[in-house]
Amino acid sequence: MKLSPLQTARYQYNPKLPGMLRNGISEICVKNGAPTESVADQEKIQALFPNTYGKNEITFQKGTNTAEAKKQVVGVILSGGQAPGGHNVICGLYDALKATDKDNVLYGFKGGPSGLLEDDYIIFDDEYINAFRNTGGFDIIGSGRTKLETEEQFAVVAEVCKKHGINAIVIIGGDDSNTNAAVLAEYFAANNAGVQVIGCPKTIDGDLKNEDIECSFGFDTATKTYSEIIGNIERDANSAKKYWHFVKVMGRSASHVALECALQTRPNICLVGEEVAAKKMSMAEIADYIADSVATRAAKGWNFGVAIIPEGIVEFVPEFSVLIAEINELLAGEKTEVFNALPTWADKYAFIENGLTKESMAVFAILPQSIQQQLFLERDPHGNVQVSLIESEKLFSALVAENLKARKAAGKFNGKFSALHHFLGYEGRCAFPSNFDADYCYSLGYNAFMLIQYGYTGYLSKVSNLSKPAEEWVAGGMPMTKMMNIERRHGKDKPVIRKALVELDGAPFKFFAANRAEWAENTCFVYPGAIQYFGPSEVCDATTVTLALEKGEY
Ligand code: FBP
Repeated sequence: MKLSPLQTARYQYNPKLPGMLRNGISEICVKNGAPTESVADQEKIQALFPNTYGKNEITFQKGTNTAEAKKQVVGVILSGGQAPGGHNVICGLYDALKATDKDNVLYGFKGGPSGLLEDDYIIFDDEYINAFRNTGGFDIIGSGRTKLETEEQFAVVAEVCKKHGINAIVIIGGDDSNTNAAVLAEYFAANNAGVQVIGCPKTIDGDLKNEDIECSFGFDTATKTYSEIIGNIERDANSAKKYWHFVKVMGRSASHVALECALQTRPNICLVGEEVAAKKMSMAEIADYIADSVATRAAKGWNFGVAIIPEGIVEFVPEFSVLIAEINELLAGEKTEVFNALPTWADKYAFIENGLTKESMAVFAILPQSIQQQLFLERDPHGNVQVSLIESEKLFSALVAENLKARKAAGKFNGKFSALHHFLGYEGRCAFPSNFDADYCYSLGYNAFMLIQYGYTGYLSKVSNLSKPAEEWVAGGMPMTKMMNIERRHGKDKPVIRKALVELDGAPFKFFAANRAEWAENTCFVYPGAIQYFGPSEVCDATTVTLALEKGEY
């Protein structure tokens, strides 16, 4: 395979470990922390996780390794959407495992959780691993979204582990995957299966975090990649001075990615879903808010701008989420076939009009026809509208255009509004990991092995103090049940890891809120440029603005 010069150079990069893990495996011991409680619903979670609930947080420190010496056979899977750095988690895990004993074995199950169920695997060796060091993507073993959640599936996994003599599984995933990892850990513990389960916090969305897990991996690289592109778009807008760019960025639910990109690039507008929900903003109010910026800038002769729209926004607009719920109901079961059999859009429209409440129909009626049709095209496996496929960047620019038309008719706007649309998602998920993600991920994997060696199960690999140089990072483990609460899923109460949404009283949002009026009226664009891998540390090792603000270091 022909390699790019950067890929060749990245193979040589030595990821930085936290200082406390640098002394060699024989010099790492455990420091016990306090027992933990779940974030809410403590009694219910404790009852559901009698074997893994309430365990102590732990950190590692320099000292004699007292772990039991035994052969380690470990399995690893990548689960869910790609995130830069996943390869390095596996490399760190492999290096720690082999540094302990070269007879230890690492199985990589292919294609996500389904690889475990189908016993589809490779056994890693140096040659294979070395081809993936410090690279983006999940192609080392592939990923998938199969959910590991039923007792039948757990029994199959137990059989697969028994067959290969696997004593621990590392699940690299987001909130759903780690929820399932926690349930699997409890199942193994309850059945004395002799298999530990360790999770690693992954997702570009940045919504798997708490006071211990300061960020999920991939968020740093993905937001820097998007911010580079948004900065370039801003510079083009400021050069040509004739377009408003509506840029949708990934983030299935929470708006962390949009907010971080806004903090890095200072666009004119950035919507934050969590704020829209808190203020119960309607579609019309949001359009009016954006149109205000367009009109104010137009009055200064600036018929250009940049607006960032988070992918998950529509679900946060109360009237839109009601509309979605009604559409899901309208097409439940066999009704989809009836709908699909209607010959023309006019027939379908009449069917919709007949089925929706007056309020939802009013929302539906103002949507551009392309968006109306999107709502009825794509369904997920549960038959629900896939909101992530809705082109919300086009939706909001169309609503803004309508709003400006009305302002023009009333003599309140005489500028120009020409919109261009972008969606930044997949282009950030497999980028070469930034130095931060390369180091963080390698450390997470290395640390996951330490947790395995010391016999922990139901723990997330935790590396914290991340805004400081890697030397000062703190490695340890956090019981996964600490992040859990009970939520209603598919009509049932379920224990799940609580998704970390943008906190409106958190420092990142507060900084944004304090500055956005200025950014909306004036041109305050910042052009971050491309991720740098080689050069001064302040350029190459900087973390996200979100993390810096959260740590009071911005
Ligand atoms: P994870 O939560 O699994 O990391 O995935 C997040 C994400 O990248 C979202 O930002 C996006 O909405 C979604 O995956 C897209 O999923 P898919 O890869 O299945 O199209």
